[in-house]
Amino acid sequence: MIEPEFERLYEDMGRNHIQPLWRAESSVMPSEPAPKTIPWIWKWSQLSSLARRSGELVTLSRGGDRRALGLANPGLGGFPYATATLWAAVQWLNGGEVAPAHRHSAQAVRFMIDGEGAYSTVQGDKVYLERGDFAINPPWHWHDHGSEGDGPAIWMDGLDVPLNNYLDAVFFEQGTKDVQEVTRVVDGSVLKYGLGQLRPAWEAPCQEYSPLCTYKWTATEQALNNLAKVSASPFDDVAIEFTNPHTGRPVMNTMTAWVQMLRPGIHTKAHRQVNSAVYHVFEGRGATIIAGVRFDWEQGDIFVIPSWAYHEHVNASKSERAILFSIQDTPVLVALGKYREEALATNGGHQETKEVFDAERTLAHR
Ligand code: 1HN
Repeated sequence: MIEPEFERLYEDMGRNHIQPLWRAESSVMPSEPAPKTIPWIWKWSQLSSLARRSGELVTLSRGGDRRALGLANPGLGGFPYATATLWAAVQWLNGGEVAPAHRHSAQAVRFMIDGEGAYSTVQGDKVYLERGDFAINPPWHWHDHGSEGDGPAIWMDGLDVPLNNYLDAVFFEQGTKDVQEVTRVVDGSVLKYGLGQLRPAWEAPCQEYSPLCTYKWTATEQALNNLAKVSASPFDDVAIEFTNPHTGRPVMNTMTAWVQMLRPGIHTKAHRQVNSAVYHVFEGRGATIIAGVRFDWEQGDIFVIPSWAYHEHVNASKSERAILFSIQDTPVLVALGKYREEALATNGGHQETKEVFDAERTLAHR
């Protein structure tokens, strides 16, 4: 029972748009992160068929200029956000199509899933993209993409759209021409910076984002195989981060991207971080146990690990590697001094698996 003078006080506060902290402390400041983002998985069987159907029905035009299927985390109230900070999508271009030039203050990365003759032109710099290639699109850089092949080009987009929106930092502009003029040598950024450890001597190092627009799959795969001969992380197995070759830092300010190889038979230990991540299964099959729930995955699937959720990865195959690509918002947390990580200390570093993920059951219990 709340006494009348208190009730009046709180009513008067409410009328004046004031809220007393002592009545809201635990929701304003819980003892540890309580993310709205929930662990989730989108199956490739669904994603690919919906993308294909969109390719048949939806034309690209000014105003609706990207055929990108945004992944809407069911914890985030209907917004097309995969996590509280990250947008993720599967984008589909039919053979011969162009996604017209535009630019925005959101930063983007792309990871090629399939397609021949796919290209992305970023600020006049045209690069061809093949399966496994990773490409970045710095903020406010003009970009158009296309497929010069007969078949579709399919990739995963990762953008900092939710963060950008939350910060009220959104700018967007459409180009006057669909296709930018190519003003540099095709694949020039790969030729210029692609070896990583050497840079043009007369240029100042690029600090804000990586000068290398595209990281070719052949180089990534070689780095994985080389690293596997030397060492691996107990939590992520053979994991590499794409870096700005000039600074050693993540390729962009708000997002980083990893590729990790889970070798046959690997079951990693569990840890958790203050960050959020969206994973794409590039190759193989396995499972990730997130907050005690097992998410079985196979090639093409996309899943989310929210902040501060314990997770561990399993590749049960005796002979086949599994490869995961991920985007993570870690650079934001690190830059703001909010990053933490912690290994699971109990049960030999492994979680107890309480259940296997079931989408309907998960939603029914919310
Ligand atoms: C965008 O410009 C692309 O350029 C992809 O391919 C996804 C999601 C939200 C806003 C802009 C692209 C996007 C996007």
